[in-house]
Amino acid sequence: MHSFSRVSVIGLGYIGLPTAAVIASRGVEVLGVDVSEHAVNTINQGKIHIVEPDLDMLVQAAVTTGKLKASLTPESAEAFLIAVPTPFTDNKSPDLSYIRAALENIAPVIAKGNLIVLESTSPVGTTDKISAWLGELRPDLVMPHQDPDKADVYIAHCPERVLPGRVLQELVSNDRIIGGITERCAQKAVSLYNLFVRGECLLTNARTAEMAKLTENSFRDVNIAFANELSMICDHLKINVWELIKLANRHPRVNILSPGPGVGGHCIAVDPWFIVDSAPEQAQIIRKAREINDSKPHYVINKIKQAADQFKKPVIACLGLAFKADIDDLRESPALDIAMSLLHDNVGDILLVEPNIKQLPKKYAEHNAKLTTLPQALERANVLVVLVDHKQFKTLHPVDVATKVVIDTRGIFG
Ligand code: SAJ
Repeated sequence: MHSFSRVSVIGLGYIGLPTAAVIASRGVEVLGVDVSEHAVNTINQGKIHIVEPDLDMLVQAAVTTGKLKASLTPESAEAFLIAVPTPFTDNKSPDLSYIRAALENIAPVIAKGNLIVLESTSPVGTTDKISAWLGELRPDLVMPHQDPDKADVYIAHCPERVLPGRVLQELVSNDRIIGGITERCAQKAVSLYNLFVRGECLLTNARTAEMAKLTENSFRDVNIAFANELSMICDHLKINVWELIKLANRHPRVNILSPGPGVGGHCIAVDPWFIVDSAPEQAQIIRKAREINDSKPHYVINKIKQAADQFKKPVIACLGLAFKADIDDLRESPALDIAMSLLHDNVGDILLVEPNIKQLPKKYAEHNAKLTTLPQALERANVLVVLVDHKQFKTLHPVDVATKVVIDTRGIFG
């Protein structure tokens, strides 16, 4: 028997909502709390406000059985799981205001014996800050940093590590790193995750857990930067980078990732800055990798402009706008940035193809951006730019595009 009958999840976004629904599906009563009235109302109708495979069914079932409820105001629970955004500010230092606000919100309903877990990706030292902040907000309670053995509450960090598009599988199957302010805190958190995690729960301290998450995403960022740098070197040396990578990866200890139009999403392009911010002198490769990946969209834009210059009336088809393959998420997407910049600079007639969305978000209407189908784009374009390797595009054959200038940032034509 598990020891939690009521859990509260603060922040019902891409991580919080699936986590809340999975915990509810294990028979635990879950109260999800969010500042967005729209999110709360949508969830209470058994629907979802984000896109993630199979999440709609899970949320609907959890709401119908009464195990999952959403609210704007927190209530008492045995465990509080904080999954709010941690963006960076204009000067690329972490913005902890959402975490602070979440904590202020739940502080009045926290009781002795409660567990508070931070899931948001956070700079090193944030979980310690939570302990200190909660100590100020609730001076009547003993915090784990004040007295490890007699603390009234348990505080831990368990960074989320799920891949958008595979969230429901990875929530259950991934190993989890659980860092406690104290060993007792970590143990308590393990008992919560044991409710739904089939992977292993690996115990450590809070600072190491925070750094582990930042390290995972920085590792990926640095490796993508290597691939992106290679792609630019290969352009210069007139070598096919895709063939090169395939060949080099036949070495048993080489595994180069794929170049692309840049790095998008809300994690990999953000988290490495948290390391740079906390160790600016030491974090040299990590910083450089960010700069390389951030520069890649500009490089692609220049390539497209050069291609467009060959035509009196350039018609440019942009294939894909999402931040990666087979999802509909346009946020922080280098593909979308590239397309918008072409429209903004009047580079030619721009045809946008994104099979995963029905219409563009309103804010892009001002650029006169319109969606087109793939067949229409193929018929009209003289320049074809592959920005995302969606499955619909991967079926294209080089003969389908033989008459066009092709800029393939994802290597679908190899
Ligand atoms: N990308 C490339 N080349 C590659 C791989 C990715 O250009 O070889 C690009 C993608 O197109 C995309 C960006 O990088 O624009 C990021 O995509 P991704 O699939 O690498 O990662 P995310 O942002 O969807 O999810 C990552 C995951 N982290 C790692 O794989 C280490 C996920 O497990 C984390 O939970 C998530 O960040 C997060 O929330 O932190």
